[in-house]
Amino acid sequence: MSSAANILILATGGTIAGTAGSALKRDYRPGQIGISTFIEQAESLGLDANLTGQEIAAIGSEDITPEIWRSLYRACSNAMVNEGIDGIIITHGTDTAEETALLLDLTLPTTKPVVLVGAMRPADAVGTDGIRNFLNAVRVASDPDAAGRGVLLVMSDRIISARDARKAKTSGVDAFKGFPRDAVGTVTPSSLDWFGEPWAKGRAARYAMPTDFPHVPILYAHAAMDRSAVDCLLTDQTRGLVLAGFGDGNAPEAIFDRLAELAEAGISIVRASRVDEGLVDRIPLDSQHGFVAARGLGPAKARILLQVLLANGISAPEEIQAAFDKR
Ligand code: DAS
Repeated sequence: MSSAANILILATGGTIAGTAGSALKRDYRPGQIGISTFIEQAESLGLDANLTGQEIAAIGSEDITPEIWRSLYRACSNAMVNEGIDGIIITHGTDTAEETALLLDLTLPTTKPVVLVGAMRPADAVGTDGIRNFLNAVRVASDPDAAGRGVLLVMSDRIISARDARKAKTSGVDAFKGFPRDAVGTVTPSSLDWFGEPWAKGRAARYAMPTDFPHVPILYAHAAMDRSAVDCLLTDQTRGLVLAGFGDGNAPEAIFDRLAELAEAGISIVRASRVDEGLVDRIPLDSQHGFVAARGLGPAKARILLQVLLANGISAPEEIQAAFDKR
């Protein structure tokens, strides 16, 4: 009997399955290459794992939808209870990989490794990073020790946890970084090194996957803004709002006044930062108005966490704050 791990690949598209069309012209299309082609290519490199593929979508991840998230969640949940599967890889576009990773991290148990992987260069581009990232992901997903680290993202030989992962560059194979914690391990097709022990061993799913994602817009702070910038984002369905604020989650006084009115009306307000690095700490205004500090989460991921909390019936500011404080 083979001791090679059985890995399920859930394909969603992105640049890792994309084509450049030409080495010299810009004719990029995401999600063009079927998962079977990818698996064949990986196997021809002598991989020590059994790969099976399932196509969930073939999109650029800018087009990800709640339906695709739910399909991914269902496929992962089924794989978690299937004894014939040891680990799961999700091929994903890099643009929203951090959001999908966090959503699955919040809603799946840590029973088996779940690894997102993408690429910055299309599969037929000169010096593509896709196949290397993919082989690296196979190595991580084959290691039972990966499971106790929640959902992971593998890019450019680094392993970053879902909570920390951020796309920080528009181009370049090293587009991702971890914040507040940097990489939790390094991986190459022939080596795997973890930095420290698993922190989430045997963790049950923390929240249910939302059946409906509540309306939670992101308000991007800019100079000389007035309250109309807030009001144009609101609908009758708005349940929460994430501020992508200046510095440590700051905003003009008129904006905070408007957000205080919304909080009073029962809309959950989370203060994140438009700045790439740094924690957003609690300030007196938070307890005064029931605002929440996003801590280490950037606006896009703060939005995902808030949506999950609201969909799970958690709307008290202290409870929301506790979830943002938790690692
Ligand atoms: N097209 C983008 C996406 O699918 C880019 C990428 O994958 O790198 O997210």
